[in-house]
Amino acid sequence: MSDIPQERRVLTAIPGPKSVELQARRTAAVAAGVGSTLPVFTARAGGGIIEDVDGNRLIDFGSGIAVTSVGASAEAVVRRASAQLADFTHTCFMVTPYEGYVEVCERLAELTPGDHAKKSALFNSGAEAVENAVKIARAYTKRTAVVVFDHGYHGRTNLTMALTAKNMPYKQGFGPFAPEVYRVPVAYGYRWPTGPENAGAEASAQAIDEITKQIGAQNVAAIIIEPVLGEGGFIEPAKGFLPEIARFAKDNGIVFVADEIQSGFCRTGQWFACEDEGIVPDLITTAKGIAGGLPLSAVTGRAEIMDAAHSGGLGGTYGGNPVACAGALGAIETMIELDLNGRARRVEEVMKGRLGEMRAKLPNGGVIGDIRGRGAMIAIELVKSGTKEPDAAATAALAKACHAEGLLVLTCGTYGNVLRFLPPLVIGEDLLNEGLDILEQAFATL
Ligand code: PLZ
Repeated sequence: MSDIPQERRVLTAIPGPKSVELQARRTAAVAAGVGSTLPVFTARAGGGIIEDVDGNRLIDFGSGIAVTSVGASAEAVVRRASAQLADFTHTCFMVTPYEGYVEVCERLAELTPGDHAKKSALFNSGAEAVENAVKIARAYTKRTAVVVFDHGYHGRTNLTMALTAKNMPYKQGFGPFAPEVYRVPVAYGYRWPTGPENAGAEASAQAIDEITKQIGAQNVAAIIIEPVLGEGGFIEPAKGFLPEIARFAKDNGIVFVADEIQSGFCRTGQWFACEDEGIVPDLITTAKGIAGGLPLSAVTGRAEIMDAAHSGGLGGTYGGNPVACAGALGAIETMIELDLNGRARRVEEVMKGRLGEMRAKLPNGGVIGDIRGRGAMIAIELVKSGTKEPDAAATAALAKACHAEGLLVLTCGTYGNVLRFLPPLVIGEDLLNEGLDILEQAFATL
């Protein structure tokens, strides 16, 4: 890790004057469609800290959207990627291959659930991995339909926009979208009409009914689901839902795809979130945490499914870039060495404990409607006090108050009313608690 002191430091307004200057240049040069949560320009980052160009040090509860689980300058990632950079930056695996790519695929076969024969293909972004999972599932099943879920998020390319549930900001004005994509209900416990205890059984029955009656199971190539729905609001499908959907897929020859791009690689306190209910997906998509901040993604799955696409049918110029692969091997090494699954579980213990205390202090729980998530993927859903009406304004106000004090937090959710916490798994417990102190004080500003 770079030697950034692991201490919060607020020297200027946030953003400070240098960030404001850079933001003016950015506004003139960068397309308006690319947003930023907080226009604070980064100078360096590592551990649980992001240091900006004005010398402020922010506590990081975002990890660049669940990417820098090992920190943004993890020693093993920097060491291995730097050595690879010096050796060669690129050959294109489709032109002349290299060992790093193969080694990442070997690690993926070991780490992902199930002891069947597995193979992988590597790409650059999460969206690209999901697109390729669809290609592979269609080639294998010779079917076309793809089933996704309410509140799901899978990317911003044309096919993955179609797979994504939320219109604004991801889809508005960007259609027409790819065909043969069908959306069915998910077991969102907190908002399920008959209560969380019924959500798993009822939502899976509804989803299966829609698939069989409206699409025809025999037409479905793939069912794609995030085992913890990320952008949609850190929704953990109610118990029983995922196993039932996986069983239905198996019984009907449908490829079951777990999109673990946000939830994977120790984020939820296990290598993959689907392990929680003993799910063994046919295919699993990974990205984000896999490579310590370098762009890499993968599709991993049953060898016979992965081999269904003809030679030359999968790939891309940069897919499995050697520097990104070296970064991934460094990130995986770090996860094992530092037991980041254990660290993620400890983050959950600390966060849920503190958030529960905060909620208990507010009359009827105040604006905190729900506390949920697993490992270092924790969120609070904010509502108008005493109701379940989403409160996006309170969510934005809380995030703003945290930012002003030097705590970077992110929001998410279909209704924009979820505050999510995704600290690097290597964050120190003192910083974690200090961040939670800031959040607690922010409630007073509402
Ligand atoms: N699948 C489950 O979480 C990316 C995107 C934020 P890419 N999530 C963060 C934004 O506003 O763009 C994501 C994900 C899941 C797929 C993706 C897509 O991954 O690497 O952003 O393409």
